[in-house]
Amino acid sequence: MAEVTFLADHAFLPDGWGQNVLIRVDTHGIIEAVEPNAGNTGGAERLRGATLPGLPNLHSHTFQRGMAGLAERRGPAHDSFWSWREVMYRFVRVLTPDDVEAIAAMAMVEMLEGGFTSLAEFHYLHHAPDGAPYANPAEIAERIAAAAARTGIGLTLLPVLYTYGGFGSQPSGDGQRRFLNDLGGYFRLHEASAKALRDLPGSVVGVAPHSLRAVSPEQLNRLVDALPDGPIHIHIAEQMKEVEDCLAWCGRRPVAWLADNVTLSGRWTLIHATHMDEGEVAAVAASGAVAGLCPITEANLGDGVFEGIAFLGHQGRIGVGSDSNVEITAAGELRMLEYSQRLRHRGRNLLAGHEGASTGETLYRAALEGGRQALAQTVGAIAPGQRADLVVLDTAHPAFASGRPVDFLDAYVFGAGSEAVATVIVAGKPVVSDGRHRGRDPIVRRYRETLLRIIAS
Ligand code: NGQ
Ligand code: ZN
Repeated sequence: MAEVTFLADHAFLPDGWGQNVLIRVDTHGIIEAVEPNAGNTGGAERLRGATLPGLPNLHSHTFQRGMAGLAERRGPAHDSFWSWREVMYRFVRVLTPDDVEAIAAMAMVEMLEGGFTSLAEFHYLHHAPDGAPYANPAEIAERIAAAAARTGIGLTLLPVLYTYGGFGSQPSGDGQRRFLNDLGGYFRLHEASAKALRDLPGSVVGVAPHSLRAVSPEQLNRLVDALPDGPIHIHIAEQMKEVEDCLAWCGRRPVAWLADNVTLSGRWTLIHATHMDEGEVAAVAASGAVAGLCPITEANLGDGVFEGIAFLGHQGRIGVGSDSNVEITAAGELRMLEYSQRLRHRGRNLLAGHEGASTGETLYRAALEGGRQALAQTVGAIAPGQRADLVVLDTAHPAFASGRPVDFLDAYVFGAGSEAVATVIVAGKPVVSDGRHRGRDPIVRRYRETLLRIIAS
């Protein structure tokens, strides 16, 4: 890549909105210099509208994009997270590696168009449909890396350890066959996954015990000791049944058990962490771990409402993820996060922190910082040394009619959403223009063919 210089009408900088901001990007896609109120702008590429640091998407299972809209029909008994999971297991049964790649590419296109510039993929679909390992343990991990390379999204790949079917090392079920590894298998997968990312600039490999349901305490400790680098993500306390089963198993709630049994730190991201009592909220916030919130999926699955006010009150770190990818929108995740609090507490601007603060800006900033930490990538700010991941909003959208930068993030989060996303740049390279990913058409075509074949089978 050649060096490139952008000139942003408005840019969201670490200390607030700047005007006429020159952003110089080096040949590796890293920001070299940022200069507000620039005078000499010769040769710079103009970014009209409002330029944000792109938001990291800290939790996704891209294959689940293929089920969007296919699990919303009422079943024979009470529909819940657990009945949805059975539908998901049936979907998983038929996916080939080619299918996974086609669906992942589609989801990544939509992420970029929806304002996400990087992604932590929580990847647990490892084996053939009958559960037999592929000759290459990273067969499917390579497909995810290929989709990231093709679409241009920044990837943190989290190969998942999944061994058991429930608390107390219960046997796994048939629907989980494609996910399973023992620790030895996991270490081989992890190594092969790291190799699969070798040619993907800026990518990161992390560690992901699926949940306290799927790994044993011994495995969890050996995993953390044996792999001292990279972020660690775990699903936790998403459903009340999970809390009840954990209490029955060990007498402690999931988050409390985890806080007692591992050293929580900035390396950790706790996905969902929906059901926490006051002590758990305080412990996670104090640890520096990120709460990885997936508000649209949590609403879709009927999980419950995150302890947002208390957690932010303790200066807890948050980020957002698109998880099941039923709808893919960065602004929409932040909106749902705030709206769930409003519905529950019957108030407004509940996560803004202090009088006069913008809710959209507060949440966007928090999700940049939490996202950067969760992905362990050098992203999330328009500042020297950071990767040039930029989302340019079209301020000609009616939601921005006030024209005042102080309103821009509220207009984006609450007014316009993804409709305002005009240009998206990853590592200095434009991947979305006029709201459309540059490689969209063939990816959509292949996605449609894939879905039709899956539905016919
Ligand atoms: C997953 N998804 O791994 O895809 C989970 C469901 C489970 C969400 N939790 C399966 N949203 O947790 O057992
Ligand atoms: Zn998940």
